Amino acid sequence: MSGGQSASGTSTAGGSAGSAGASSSNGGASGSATNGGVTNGGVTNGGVTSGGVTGGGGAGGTAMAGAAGSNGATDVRVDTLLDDAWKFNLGDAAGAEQTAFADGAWQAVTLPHCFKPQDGQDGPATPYYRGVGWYRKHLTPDAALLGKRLYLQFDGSNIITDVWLNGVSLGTHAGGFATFRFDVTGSLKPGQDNVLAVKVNNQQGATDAHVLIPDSPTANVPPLTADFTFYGGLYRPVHLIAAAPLSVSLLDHASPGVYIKQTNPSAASVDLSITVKLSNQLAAAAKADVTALIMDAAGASVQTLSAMADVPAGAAADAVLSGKLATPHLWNGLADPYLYTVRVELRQNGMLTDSVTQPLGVRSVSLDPVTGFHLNGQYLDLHGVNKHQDHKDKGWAISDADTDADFAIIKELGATFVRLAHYQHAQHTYDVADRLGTVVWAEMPLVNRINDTPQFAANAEQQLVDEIRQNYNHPSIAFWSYGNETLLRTGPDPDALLAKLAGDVKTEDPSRLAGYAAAGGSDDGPADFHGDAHGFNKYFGWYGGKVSDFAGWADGMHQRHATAPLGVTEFGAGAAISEHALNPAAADTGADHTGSAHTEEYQAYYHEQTWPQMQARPFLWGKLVWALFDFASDTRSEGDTPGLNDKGLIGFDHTTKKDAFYFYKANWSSQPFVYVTSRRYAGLAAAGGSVRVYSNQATVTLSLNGTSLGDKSAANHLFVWTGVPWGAGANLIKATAGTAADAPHDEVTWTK
Ligand code: GCB
Repeated sequence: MSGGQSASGTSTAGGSAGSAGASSSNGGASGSATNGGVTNGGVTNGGVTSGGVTGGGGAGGTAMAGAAGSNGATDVRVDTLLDDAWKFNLGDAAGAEQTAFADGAWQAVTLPHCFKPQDGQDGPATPYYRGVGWYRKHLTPDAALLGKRLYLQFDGSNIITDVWLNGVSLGTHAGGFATFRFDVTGSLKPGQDNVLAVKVNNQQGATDAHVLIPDSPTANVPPLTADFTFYGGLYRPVHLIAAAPLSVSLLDHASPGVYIKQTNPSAASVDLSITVKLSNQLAAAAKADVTALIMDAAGASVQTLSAMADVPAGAAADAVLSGKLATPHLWNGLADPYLYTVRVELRQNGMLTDSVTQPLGVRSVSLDPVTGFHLNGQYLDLHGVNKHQDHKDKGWAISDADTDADFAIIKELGATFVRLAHYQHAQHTYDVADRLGTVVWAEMPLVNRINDTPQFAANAEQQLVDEIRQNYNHPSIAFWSYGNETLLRTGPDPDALLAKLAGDVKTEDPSRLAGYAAAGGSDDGPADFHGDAHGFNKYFGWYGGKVSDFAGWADGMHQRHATAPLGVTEFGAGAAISEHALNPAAADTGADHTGSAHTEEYQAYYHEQTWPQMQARPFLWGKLVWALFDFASDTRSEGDTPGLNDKGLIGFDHTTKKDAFYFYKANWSSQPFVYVTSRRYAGLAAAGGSVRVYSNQATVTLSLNGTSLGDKSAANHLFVWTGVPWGAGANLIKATAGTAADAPHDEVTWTK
C-alpha cells in the first residue's frame, strides 16, 4: 500500500498464537498519528484523518455509549450520529466559522442534506446552484468521553469541505464521495458546548462547455464535468467517534484499519492474512494483543488468529495475522452469497481496548479474453445495470432504505452485476451487494476530461486510494475502476494519469481487477488498454449508428485486441413514458436520437435488438445497461422532462418500470411472470397495433375481452400477436402463462 503518514518510530510485532497455524509478522511502523498538517485520507491542514467505516449509533447531539455501527464498534468504541439540529445557509457568510456567529436566522436542517435537490433536476433553463453552503451545529459530547481519542467522521460531502471546531480550523477535504475524518481529541470539549462549522463548496471546476476554470477551487478535484448533477451539501451522515488511545487506526484513509487478504481461495482452503493498522496515543509503548475471530453465517466461531505487536508511544504499527481456513463456504454471487464475519479485537494487558468487525466472503475473480469472467474459477455471466446514487427530490441525500429498495429491484431484474457509477457510493450500498451476491464494479470519479496539474493527479490518486481502502473487505467488489470516458471532452491527454491510476489499483489491491470505461470513438487508443478489464460505452442506435452495428464492432475489437478482455460498461437508449411509436424500428436510421422523440417502444426495440448480439459473444466479460433508473442531469433537455437522463429501465421515481425493464427480467430472472407491453400507449388499439408480451415462461395465452387469441411459444421471451381484432370501446387484453389458478398473468385495457 502507498500513502499514509510520514514515518517516525519503529515497531515490532512478535509472537504467534491462535489455532491452525496462526502467526503474526511485523507490519512496520508508519508515523505519528497526531502529526498536524499531515495529509491523510484526503484531509489537509491540521488534523490527521481517516480510519473506520461508517457506523450507526444513536441520533442526537449527545454521545451515547454502546452504539454499534456497520464497523461493529463495541462499547470500547462509541459512534454517535451527529445528524440532527444543524443550521444551514445557502451562500457564503463572513465569520460563520466563529463560535459566536449568530446563525439564528439560518434554516434548521437534518442530515443527510443537499443544497437544493429540485434545483439540480429541473433542467438548464434554471442552472443549479454551484457555490458555497454553510452548516453549523452545537454539540455537547458526554463528559464520559474525556480521555478518549475523538474523531469527527464525514461519510460524504460534495465537493470541497472546510471544517472548524470552536472557531479553529480542522482542515479541508477535497473530493465529493469518500469518507474522511479529523482527529479532534485536542479541540473537542466533552461535557461542554462545542460549535462545529462546515463550509461546503460545489463550485464548478470547468464550465458546462467543459472548459477549465483554472482559478476555481475545484479545478484540481475530479470530476470536472460529467453527465449528472453535482449536488452540493453534507449529503451523508456525520459521526463523532470515541476510541481508546490504543486502537485500530482511524488514520488510514478512513478505512476500517483492517485488511483481510485472501490467497488461493478455493473450496478446499484459503490462506488469510489480516493486516490490522494500530495506533498508540498513550505516552508509553504498548504491547497490543490482536485477535481475529472468524464466524460463520450462523455466528459460530470457525477460526481464531492472533498476534502481538509492539506499538511505540505516539506511533502506529501493523499487526499481521495469518492462517488458513479449511473447507471455506465460498461467496458465490447470487447463487450463494455466503458471508463470514471477522471480528478483530485489540487488548492491552488483557483489557479489550478496541474492536472492528468486517465482512469476509471467500472468493476469487478472474478474466479471460476469450471466456470472460470467472468467479471461483467458474464462468459467470456478468449482466446487469449501471446505477447512480441520486433519488428524485432528494438529490444525493438518500437513506439506506432507498438503497435497499433499489437493490430489491436489481434482484427482481435478475442482474448478476452492478456498476456503481461514476464514484464511490455509500458504505451501505456495498454492504447490500455483499449480502445479495451482486458482483460490483466500483468506480472512482474521473470523468470526461482531466486537468494537467500535479494537484489534480494527486487528488485523483487520493480519491482512488480512499475508495479502495475504505471498501477493501467487500466481497462483492470485483473491479476497481479508475475512470470513465476521460477522452470524451477536449482536454489534456489523460494517458499518463490513467496508467498511473491503473498501477495504483494493483499496488493497493492485486487481488482485484483494474478497470476503465472508455467512450466510443477512442476504441483502439492506448488510454483504453491499461489495467485488466477494458470496458467500452457503446450506444449504436442511439447517439449514431444502427443497433445492428454492435456485432461488427465487437467482433472487430475482439480480432484487433485478441489478448484483451473486453466488456460493455454501458449501452442504452432513452425512453419517456409519455412518448410512443407503433413501429419503432423505423426510427433506427443511424441518426442521433437525443433531440427526437424518446419513445418507450424504441427503447424496448433497441434492447431487444442489442441484447442478443451481446449474448452471442461470450468473450465479453460483462454487459451493463445504462442505466437502471432515470437520473438528474440538469444540463440535459430532451424526452418529456428537462433535467433528466431518461435511459433508465425505470423512471426517476424509482418505481415506474418501463417496458425494457421487463425485457431484461424475462431474459435474466427465473421468477415466473408475464408482462404486456405498450400499456401506456393509449392509441395502440385505435392504431391497430400488435400485442407484445414479455415472459420467462415457454408459452403464453392471450385473450381479448375473454375470447382466446391463442397460445404463442417463444425462445427469446418475446410473444407477439398480430392482427388483433380490436373492437370499439374497451379492449381487455389478458396474457396468462399456464392454467394453474395462480398462473402468472397480466392485463391491460385499451379503449378504441
Ligand atoms: C456515457 C457516460 C454516462 C452518460 C451516458 C449517456 O457514456 O459514461 O455518464 O450518462 O453516456 O447517457 O450519454
